[in-house]
Formats: sequence, C-alpha cells, structure tokens
Amino acid sequence: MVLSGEDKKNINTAWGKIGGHGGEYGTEALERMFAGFPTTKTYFPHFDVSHGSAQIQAHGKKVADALANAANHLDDLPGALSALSDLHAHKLRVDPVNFKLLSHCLLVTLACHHPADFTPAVHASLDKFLASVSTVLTSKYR
Ligand code: HNI
Repeated sequence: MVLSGEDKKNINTAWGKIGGHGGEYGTEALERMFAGFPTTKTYFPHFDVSHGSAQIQAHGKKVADALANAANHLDDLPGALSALSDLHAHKLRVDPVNFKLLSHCLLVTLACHHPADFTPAVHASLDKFLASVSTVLTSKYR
C-alpha cells in the first residue's frame, strides 16, 4: 500500500487534531473493539476489560503513542514499528484479522470525536494508514 502525498497530509493533520486526546481515543477504540468483537478479548485474559478499567486506559495510551510515532515516520513504517512487529508476530501471535477490527474501531472513534474533519477523503487516508501499520505489525508471521 502506497500512501500518496495527500494521504500523508491528511494523516498528519488528523494526528495534529487528536492532540492530547490520544490516550482517551485509544482507550475508547479498545472498549469498542471488546464490546463489538468479543473474541478479541481472548488476547487479554489478564486484563480487566470492564468499562473504566485502568489497564485498558494504560493500553489505550500505548496504542495511541505507537500510532502517533508511526504517523511521524510515514516514510519508514517498518523501521518505526520494528520492535512492535516482533512482539505481535512472535510473542503475542495476534491473528491478523483482529487488526482490521481494531482499525475499524479507531476510525469510528475518530469519526465520533471529529465529525467535521472526517471527510470521505480523510477517512480513506486514515484507513490506508491503519492498514499500512497493520501490514507491518503482521509482516513477520511468515
Ligand atoms: Ni497490540 C501490546 C500497539 C493491534 C494485542 N500493542 C501492544 C503494545 C503496543 C501495541 C504499543 C505495548 C507494547 C509494549 O508494552 O512494549 N497493537 C498496537 C497497535 C496495533 C495493535 C499500534 C494496531 C493498530 N494488538 C493489536 C491487536 C491485538 C493486540 C489487533 C489483539 C486483538 N497488543 C496486544 C496484546 C498486547 C499488545 C495482547 C500485550 C498487552 C499487555 O500489556 O499484556
């Protein structure tokens, strides 16, 4: 997947608007994923997945920070996400289908919080970004 110059602009603008809300949005996206796609909870047997869980909040912040870092390295996602790619493929062994589910929940969360900014073009660019990140995080499975 190739991100165009327009995609990169849209992604960086979107991340600029998220500002200090990354942790909050990451947490909401995880909560939506666990609620809408309960099988994803099987990867987090050690987590309290109830609403307001401190573990989900901490994890939401980690996911958001990783995505912000990726958004800052759009020309080298494999390099920026190398350690996380090892972790998800070799240690966590998360089935790749789950990345589509989390990506979907991240998009829904952003659309809810920034409806005016979430134009079809921005939606498409963010979808490409999350698909690119997901491809990298699942690239070491084979
Ligand atoms: Ni994911 C840990 C980022 C998708 C299950 N994950 C992390 C960490 C980051 C992260 C950051 C913390 C690493 C560390 O502590 O060093 N994960 C991301 C990103 C995506 C993603 C950016 C995709 C956009 N992870 C997924 C998906 C699942 C998933 C789709 C399963 C449904 N991740 C995990 C699990 C852990 C994890 C499980 C370990 C959690 C813990 O703390 O025990």
